[in-house]
Amino acid sequence: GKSAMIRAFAAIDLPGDVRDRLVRLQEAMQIGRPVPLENLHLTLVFLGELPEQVLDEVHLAFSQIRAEPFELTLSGLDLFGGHKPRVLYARVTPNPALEHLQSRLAQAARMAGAAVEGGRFVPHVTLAYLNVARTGRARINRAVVDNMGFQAGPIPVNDIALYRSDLGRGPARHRELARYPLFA
Ligand code: 2AM
Repeated sequence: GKSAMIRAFAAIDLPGDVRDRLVRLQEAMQIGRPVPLENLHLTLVFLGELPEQVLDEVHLAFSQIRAEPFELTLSGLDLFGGHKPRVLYARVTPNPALEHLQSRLAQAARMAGAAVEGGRFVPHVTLAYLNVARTGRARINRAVVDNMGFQAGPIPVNDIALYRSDLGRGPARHRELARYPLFA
């Protein structure tokens, strides 16, 4: 029969103290539908829905990547979606090590048979989905977003993780499938 599809992605897990601060920021801003604490992460590669066999190949490819630990810094907030902003996120300061790791993961995933989109990687930590009509909350004030001087880090990145994401009612449920250490 047809094998079940698994929705999966690779991401950097954020330290608990940083996630706590991001939740307090969400609470202070009161905009949109906040990403729950346990789902706050920095997505590296969204793998989409893929058969278990392909996911196994992706896992094998990821486990063969050798990369050194690095640090990342979150600095300020921003919006995706132009005039109709849809996502509020924390920005990541420009980071060659992060970009290099991301491109290697994306390439490894493609080689393993995953359909990974080739668009530009904009590293970010999604904080809230801004579906104003559904949440009934106040309009997004761009000045408030621009002036929110959130800073976190440098955050050490010593590993990355592969997650499955199960959609249903309410927030997605993310479960760690594998973790890949970075080492010098
Ligand atoms: P983001 O919201 O941080 O941008 C798990 O679903 C993760 O994969 C989400 O946190 C989301 O990252 C990313 N993701 C989900 N759907 C996606 C899509 N269609 N294209 C790219 N990334 C996606």
